[in-house]
Amino acid sequence: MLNGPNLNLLGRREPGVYGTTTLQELENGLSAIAPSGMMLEFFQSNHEGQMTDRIHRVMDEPVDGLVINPGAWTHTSVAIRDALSAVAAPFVEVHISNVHAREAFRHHSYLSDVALAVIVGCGTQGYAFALETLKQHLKG
Ligand code: CA2
Repeated sequence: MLNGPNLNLLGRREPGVYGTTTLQELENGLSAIAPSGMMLEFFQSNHEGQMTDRIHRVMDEPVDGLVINPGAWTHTSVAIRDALSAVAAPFVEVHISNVHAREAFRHHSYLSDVALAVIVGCGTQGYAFALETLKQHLKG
């Protein structure tokens, strides 16, 4: 599970938009409810190059799929899109807030058309929905 810039602030700022759950609590909660047989690893970065490198490492790892909240890179980053396309592991794009009910610059995603699924506006529960979606897809 990958989280982009500023998501380390979850639960500590803007609770009206992003909720009160911290990133650590979110990660602990997901580990607890991960479908049986699914092993989770977590990575958050505020640095686009570090995130790009982390995605590239997936090519050399036994990773079946990714859940990513790319944060603001959703709306700006061809680099993150290209990295995700290159590794070819299915990924679910998650947004805690309903980006379509926010500023126009948040309405476009560089990732959605290459994502397996997109989950928007379900709060931090969206990450759990994303795991379930990946599980169903991988069982396929
Ligand atoms: O709704 C989402 O999950 C977003 O991906 C969050 C990004 C935003 O740029 C996207 O448009 C939508 C921002 C992440 C900032 O996270 C914070 C968390 C707590 C407090 C402040 C920022």
